[in-house]
Amino acid sequence: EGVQPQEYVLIKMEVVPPFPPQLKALEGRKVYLAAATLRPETMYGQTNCWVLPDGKYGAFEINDTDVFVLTSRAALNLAYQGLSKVPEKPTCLAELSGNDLIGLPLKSPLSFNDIIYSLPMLTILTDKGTGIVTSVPSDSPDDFMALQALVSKPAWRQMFGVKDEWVLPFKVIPIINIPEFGDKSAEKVCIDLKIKSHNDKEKLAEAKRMTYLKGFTDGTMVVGEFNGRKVQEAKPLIKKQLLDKGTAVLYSE
Ligand code: A2H
Repeated sequence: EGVQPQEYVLIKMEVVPPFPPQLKALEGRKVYLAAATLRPETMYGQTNCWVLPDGKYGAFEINDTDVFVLTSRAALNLAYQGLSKVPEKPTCLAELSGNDLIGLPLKSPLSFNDIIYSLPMLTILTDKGTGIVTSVPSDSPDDFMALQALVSKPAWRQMFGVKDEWVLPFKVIPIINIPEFGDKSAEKVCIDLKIKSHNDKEKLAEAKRMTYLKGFTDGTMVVGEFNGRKVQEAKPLIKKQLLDKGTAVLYSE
């Protein structure tokens, strides 16, 4: 971790009722998987959400209405940032594993898909962000490769109890054009670098470096309210809208 604090936008992905047995204790509440992102302008392209199957999560009381599912580490940080029902003290209503969360149907802000599903990703770090990640395969090489693995390998789906209809049909949604890479930059860079697996850490780091910088400096939105505007201009505007609407909150660590 750096010396500078990292500021994330937490996207509130609402769990659609009725809740499965492992979430029964939360019935009647608004429950959100809280995904930490540095790229709020990409939320149009969400296809799913990622959780770590063996990860430990909890459902924490944020205020009178909202419950956030995230790591206890993130809940403690949030509590010190004014986001807990009891000041500076997280209240956990239910302990959950990542496996408990796989397959949850979610409504996520700005997403063109009405419902997206929570799916397993093995490279999620539990000491970064909330341990919940939203998936944008058009612009994130990590997301593209992880989803590709689930799409192309029925055995991989079976291993985690992932139903076909949670991943298929797989459609990358173009949201940002980068002159050098087109409007599915993550897919293009993964193919160009011949990345074979979501575990190919070095190549994925290179792909991320290439797309992350170019997306910000050279990218143009091709969807949404700021269609045609540069990513640099659209990003703060989209972030502000999400925060103003109450569909996202800020989180630093
Ligand atoms: B980003 P940094 Cl489209 N484990 O959001 C692994 N990855 C995590 C994580 C965790 N615990 N928490 C957040 N992340 C991901 C969108 C996105 C992201 C796009 C393109 C690039 C990108 C959609 N996924 O990040 O290490 C989240 O994915 C590339 C840097 O704090 C978050 O933003 O710099 C990003 O990593 C935060 O990474």
